[in-house]
Formats: sequence, structure tokens, C-alpha cells
Amino acid sequence: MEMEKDMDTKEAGGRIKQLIVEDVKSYVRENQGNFSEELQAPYYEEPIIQFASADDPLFEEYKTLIGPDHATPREVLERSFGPGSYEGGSVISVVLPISEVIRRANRAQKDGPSREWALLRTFGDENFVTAIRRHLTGYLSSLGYRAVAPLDTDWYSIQGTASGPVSNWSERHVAYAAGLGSFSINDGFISEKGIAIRLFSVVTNLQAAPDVRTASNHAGNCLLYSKGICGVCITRCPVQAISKEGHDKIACMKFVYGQASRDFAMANGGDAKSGAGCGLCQTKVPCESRNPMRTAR
Ligand code: B12
Repeated sequence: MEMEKDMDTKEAGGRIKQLIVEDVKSYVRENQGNFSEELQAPYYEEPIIQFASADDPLFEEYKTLIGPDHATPREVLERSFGPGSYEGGSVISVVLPISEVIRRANRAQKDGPSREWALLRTFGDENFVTAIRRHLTGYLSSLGYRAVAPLDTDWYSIQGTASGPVSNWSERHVAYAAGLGSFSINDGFISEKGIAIRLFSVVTNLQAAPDVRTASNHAGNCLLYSKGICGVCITRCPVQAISKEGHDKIACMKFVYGQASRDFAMANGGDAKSGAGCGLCQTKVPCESRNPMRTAR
């Protein structure tokens, strides 16, 4: 009897997981906010949606690896729904692959981002990613689950440190926990749809089966890290912020969000506060839109 009940719950969990995956995919496909009239193209292509268990021990490890302020899923839920409210759950992490039109435009660039990439920063990242995060939280609530997007809370913050800014909810580390891929030598996250992506996540009390982590280690999908070959992103960086030793976040930040970047964003119809980004290390590289280890094994 107990076993039957367990099977029923698992099956229901599986069905709900499928509903969520389909809902996120159709939002990306159909929502007008994902279409740029100016570029006559979508910002993002079909997403990949995966789940981590809220009790995955990795989230505790992140307090050491990233910093003590990095929130655990339990903390995320309890901050919104009260101490003692935690009963387990999942973290849903989503990869939004940047569309071909925008990637192609950035491939041709050498000194800084394309106009297309700058428009993506304001209208894709700030507007659409915020909208889809809120949509997914609303959808989970409509199914009767508690849900919070950490980036939309009043406690979410980015602190400046000596080695660069660090947030208290890192979308890349969350994506890693959900088995969506691994880091690059340049810090970027390489998914099955490559590194030219955006990420978002939502924490919920829905207990769905977690997806498996297949990356061999935290940088398993990076050709340079895993095989000692490639390093194309090192030569692509217009401000020499990437080397075999890693990524100089301060040099990167000054270029990616400095005054010239803000001016370029505005000149192209974007918001100054979003900046234009850069993404040269994410385009015209072997990992741009695929996992390069798939063919290099
Ligand atoms: C602060 C920030 C920045 C800073 C610092 C980046 C950084 N490396 O931390 C600056 C301004 C430099 C920056 C630049 C860019 N950013 Co930014 N940024 C963020 C932000 C807000 C927080 C990042 C954070 O908290 N990092 C925490 C630190 C600790 O992470 P880390 O140092 O990279 O982690 C390393 C170690 O932990 C290490 N590691 C070592 N041992 C182990 C062991 C294990 C088990 C694990 C898991 C990891 C691990 O792995 C990592 C890589 O080396 C996120 C949004 C978010 N809230 O997540 C976006 C985000 C990371 N940025 C993003 C993007 C797109 C960019 C830019 C391309 C700019 C643009 N929009 O055009 C550049 C690319 C720079 C690069 N090569 O990564 C995307 C990531 C896309 C991707 N494929 O990775 C994000 C997720 C935004 C989004 N919503 O999608 N960014």
C-alpha cells in the first residue's frame, strides 16, 4: 500500500515536471517579449530545463566555495514562507540559448559587442529574463506550489570583493547542481547548447526527481581545462581578461559595464544601466552553441 502511494506520488511528480518543462518552452516560443522587431528575430531559442534537489549537499558546499552568504534552497524558501516552513523541494534551472542572429553578429566583432548583443542586454536579459522568471513562479503557484525566484527577492545582492563581484545566488552554480553543464576556464557556463546562453532559476517546494550531473568535474565541458587544447576565448577577449590561469573579473567588469559600454547601449536604443555586455568569449569559440566535449572525447 505504502509502495503504491509512493509510486503514485512519483508518477504525479513526473507529470508535473513535464508540464513545467512544456510551459517554459511554450513561453519562450510564444511570448512577444522574446521577439525583437528591430532584429526581426527572437532573443532566445528553445530552452533546456532541469531540476536539482533542494537538499543536494552541493548547496551547502557553495557556502565555502562562493561565500557564507550564498543562500541554500532551504534559506530561500524559509525567507519567503517563514522559519519551519521548509519541507524539501527542488530548484528549477533554465538555460536560454541566445539566438543565431545575435550570436552571428557578435562573431564578426573584434573590439567589443555588436549592436545586436547590446540590444539583447536590455531587452533580452533585463526585460525578458525577468518576465519569464516571474511567469514560472506564477505558474508554479497556480499549480499549488510555493515558488521563489531568488533574483526577485529583497535579499538578493551582488557584493564587490577584491577579486570581483560575487552574488548571493549564482545562477551558474545552480545550473551546475541541476546537471546542465560545467564551467569554462573563462568562468562562463558551458551547457549542451553551448556558452552563449542566459540562465535563470526558481526554488519550489515541489519534490520532483532531480536530473543527473554528467559533467566529469566542475570544468569538464571546457576543452582547455579538460584536454589542454583550445583557448580560443583567450584570444577573443578584447581586454586580455582571460588567460590559462583563468578570468580577471575586474578587467572584464570595467569593459563590460563601464561608461563606454553604457554609452554604446544607449546609442543603440538600450538602457544605460544594463550596459552593452560583451560576450566575445562566448561567440566564435568552439563551445559557442554546443558542448565541445561531445565530439572531442
Ligand atoms: C557578477 C557577475 C558578473 C561579473 C563577475 C563574473 C564571475 N565570474 O563571477 C562580471 C561583471 C565580470 C560578469 C561578466 C559577464 N557576465 Co555575468 N554575472 C554576474 C552575476 C550577477 C553573478 C555571478 C556570481 O555570483 N558569481 C559567483 C562567483 C563565485 O562565480 P565564479 O567565480 O564564476 O565561479 C568559479 C568558481 O566557483 C569555480 N569553481 C572552482 N571550483 C569549483 C568546484 C565546483 C563543484 C563548482 C560548481 C565550481 C567551482 O567555478 C567558477 C568558474 O571558474 C551573474 C547572475 C547570477 N546571479 O548568477 C551573471 C552571469 C554569470 N553573467 C553572465 C554573462 C552572460 C556575462 C557576460 C558575457 C557579459 C554579457 N552579458 O555580455 C560576461 C562574461 C564573463 C565570463 N567570462 O564569465 C551570465 C552567464 C552566462 C554563461 N554562459 O556563463 C549570468 C549567469 C547572467 C544570466 N542571467 O545569465 N558577470
